[in-house]
Amino acid sequence: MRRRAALALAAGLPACAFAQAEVPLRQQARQAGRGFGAAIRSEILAIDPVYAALYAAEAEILTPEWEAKWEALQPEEGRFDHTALNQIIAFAQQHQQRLRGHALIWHQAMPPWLTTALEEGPARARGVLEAHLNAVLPATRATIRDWDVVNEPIANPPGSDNPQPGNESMRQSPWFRALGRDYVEIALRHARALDPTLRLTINEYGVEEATPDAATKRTRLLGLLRHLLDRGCPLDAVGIQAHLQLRRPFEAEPFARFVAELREMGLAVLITELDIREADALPTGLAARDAAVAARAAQFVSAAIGAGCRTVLCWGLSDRDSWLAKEPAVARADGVVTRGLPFDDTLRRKPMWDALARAMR
Ligand code: 9MR
Repeated sequence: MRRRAALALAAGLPACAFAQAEVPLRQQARQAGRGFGAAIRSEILAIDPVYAALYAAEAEILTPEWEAKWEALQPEEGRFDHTALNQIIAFAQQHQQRLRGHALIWHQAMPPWLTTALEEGPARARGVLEAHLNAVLPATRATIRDWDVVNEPIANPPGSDNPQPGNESMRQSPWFRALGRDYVEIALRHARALDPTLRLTINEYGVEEATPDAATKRTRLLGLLRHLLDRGCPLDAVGIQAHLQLRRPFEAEPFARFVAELREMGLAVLITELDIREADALPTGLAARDAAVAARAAQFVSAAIGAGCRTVLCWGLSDRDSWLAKEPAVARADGVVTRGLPFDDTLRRKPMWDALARAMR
């Protein structure tokens, strides 16, 4: 490293030019007082040691991509299974990494018994909600200090046809159908009662871009948050997922204003699931594709950091197993694997990695 710094100086470059190019994102972010992390799956730890080592080097924060969801933790009523989650917790401890819990209350990754229970009336719904938190939060108290308590509560435009005021903004999820908008408050209050110093987060997507739908969703989310805070409901942070798409425009200004509004409400704001879906028509050649992804990452993360976000997590590190490649609803019809994460499928750094490093510094 010292020799490279000397070479850099000799070449008239700042000494950090070579050195920084090698320093993992984890360290570069930390040196700037920020946190970088990524979602991880427990299978990677078991079958892909090279990729696991990359997580250890590059990520200061890990989010279990599936292992802390309801279907993983309580597959049958009253039977809790922390096996997969504990593998990630052990890895994080071994590598001095922090964990984000994801997600206590969500309308996906629900086991069939839960879907049935939520149809059995509000008392039953509240009972299973509280029982889940009663079991999970004390068990993870020592290792997970930040949980997505409620994930994706807001309806995508045009929204619901429910005429009750306040409710047109809410996603018509099984939780909403069982308990109305109050399910969010019930979950947050119960989490706070169980663990007074846990950071309570609401996590949402589709609020980042410069589209009319995103603007509507931002307004709806702000409305829900104001309602909660006005009622004295505990809440510490908002997670902005940031599953960005190149076919949609992004502009720093409306997004930065939104982050500023959240912060004025006293909430921390973090980027929780960043990845970038490529355009429908791809430019020719990997270099052009990677440059487009990197440019969007730079623009977005700079705006987020500039607006006061201190934590950025990607939804995975490498294109090797990104949901952008695996999930039929988002994978490309032409079979091309999108290059929306900082490392390619052979775990080589891409221009998006440099873009993240620069924006976080
Ligand atoms: O990437 C996750 C995928 O592997 C799972 O099958 C899916 C359902 O559990 O969830 C995906 O992660 C989602 C996250 O939990 C919430 N925000 C959107 C993510 C992508 O769908």
